[in-house]
Amino acid sequence: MNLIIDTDPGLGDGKIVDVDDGLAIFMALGSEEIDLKGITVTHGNTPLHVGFRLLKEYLKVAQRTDIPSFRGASSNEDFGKRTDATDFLIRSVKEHPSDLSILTLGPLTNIASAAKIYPEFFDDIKNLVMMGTCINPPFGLKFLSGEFNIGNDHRAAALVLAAPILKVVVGMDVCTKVKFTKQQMVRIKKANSRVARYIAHHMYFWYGGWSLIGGFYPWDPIALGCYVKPSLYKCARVSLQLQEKSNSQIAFSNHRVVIVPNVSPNSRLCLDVNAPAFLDLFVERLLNLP
Ligand SMILES: [Ca+2]
Repeated sequence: MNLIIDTDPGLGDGKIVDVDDGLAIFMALGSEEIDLKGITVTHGNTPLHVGFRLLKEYLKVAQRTDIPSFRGASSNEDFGKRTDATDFLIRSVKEHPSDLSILTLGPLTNIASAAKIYPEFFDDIKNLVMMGTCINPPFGLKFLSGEFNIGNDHRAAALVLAAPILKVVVGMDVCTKVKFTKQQMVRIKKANSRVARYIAHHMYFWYGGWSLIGGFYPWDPIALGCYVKPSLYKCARVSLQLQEKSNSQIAFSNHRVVIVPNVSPNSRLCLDVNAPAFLDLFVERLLNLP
């Protein structure tokens, strides 16, 4: 499958920054189902220039510097602006009409901007899987319904959700069904490949912090898994819409995504994932790398 990943990488930043984008990129590189045509970087977990530098580092560690990478939006202020990322996205959908899938792992500014610049953008792509939304906030924490990727650019999120394609939406709520624990960490450490050593070294703070509650949730790799092994996921067709809720105590923005009943579906919302099978697949693919 021809795939472009749009991402906000944090693995390797040396600070306590979410490592999941980096893990998803390595998982994609280790998955033969995926023909990775390029990677576009957006603002999010880290400033754009940091995320771009980290991405270059992953590709070097995995010996895949042949994969093109592009800088995109540096903030949600760049919504609608042309960047190297939007140029690449538009060029790619024209080169692979109806045969290009997209995975979004960060705020949606790059994708929405490509669609603003080239209105046929969504007509020409095959699939879109996005990590974002939080329809049923986990652990009763209602303020999480804003969700990072949606809240960091609500205008872009609204445009992508309304796009005339049946996109797959993997929310942070379903991702909390999957926990990366000591069991997976031990497998990676034992492997002792170059990529495994890099991952283990740079997950030190993130894994260490989350290990206090038994492990962390690998949000972005779970979204990638919809392309690698869709049979592990259960989805429902629903209509999703961004709503503004003023004066609310919602994290990241006053916007959240809700299911609108009795309206034609615009999304396939992921409801469940086979967690043990996903974790096996995830580690196996990471360990496919040199
Ligand atoms: Ca991300």
